[in-house]
Amino acid sequence: MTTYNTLTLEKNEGIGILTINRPKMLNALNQEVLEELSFALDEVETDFSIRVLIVTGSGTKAFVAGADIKEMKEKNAVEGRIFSSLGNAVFSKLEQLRQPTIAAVNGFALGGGCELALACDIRIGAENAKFGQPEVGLGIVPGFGGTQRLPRLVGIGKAKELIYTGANVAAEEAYRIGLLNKVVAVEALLEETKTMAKKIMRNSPLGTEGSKKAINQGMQMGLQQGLVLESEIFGALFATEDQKEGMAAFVEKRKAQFENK
Ligand code: CO8
Repeated sequence: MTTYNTLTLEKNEGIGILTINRPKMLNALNQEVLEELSFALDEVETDFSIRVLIVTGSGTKAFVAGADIKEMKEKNAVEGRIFSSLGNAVFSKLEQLRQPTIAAVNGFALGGGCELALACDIRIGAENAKFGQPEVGLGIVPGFGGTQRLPRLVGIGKAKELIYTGANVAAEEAYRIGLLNKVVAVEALLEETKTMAKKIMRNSPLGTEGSKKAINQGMQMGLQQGLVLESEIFGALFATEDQKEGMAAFVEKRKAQFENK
């Protein structure tokens, strides 16, 4: 386990669990959290023992209640832009991480907290999860990717409604609009998230990594360019041991043993 000032990174049986740890401030994201998140993500990216990363918040009340309003309050325009750029750089690093990522959303995921969850590949929410982008009520706009990733996930109309009203969305509604992949009991959140992680880990790491790259990069392209990218990634995997093993195991009617190479 690596302990930072504002977060922890546990590693166990192939699963990394990154926990934002400022419970008294409902895990609000200040400059230090963002900087440490960046270091921790570098650590995950280069650690071949980690196959899936879970991102969560400490305690049961909040995943992350947003960017730290007390720290942001006195910023001027330049400092505001720099803070937003830092958040966007770190969340893009998370989005592009080699490994699949799952947000385990315990309680409030507001503002930067909702945006942190949006930068993960999959979101599992406890029944007490609450999402929202309350920035317009603070005289700003979502600044860590909310205006871009939310409409891509839930559609432009729903994203505009959520951002313009600043209203909170409870777990079941978040599931209905595609913001959550699954809703589970509060006490089962981490176990259920690990179960999903283990399902992913049964498959080839290079297959999941390639799929993630094709989906993420493909979403930035037109369909025909995206299909070319998919064929390139598909073809490149035929030069890997994982493809040989995966197909041999099918033909030999046994379980594949993938080695990430
Ligand atoms: N920032 C700083 N402190 C916070 C935050 C936050 N986002 N959220 C909670 N806290 C603190 C509270 O101030 C309080 O501290 P203290 O006891 O010292 O006053 C402590 O956490 C506990 O919170 P509450 O007493 O308020 O707990 P409640 O149960 O009454 O309410 C809520 C919980 C509803 C979650 C409430 O705390 C709340 O509304 N929080 C703010 C939510 C919010 O507006 N989030 C969006 C922030 S803006 C943002 O995220 C923009 C991202 C992009 C930034 C771009 C930069 C340019």
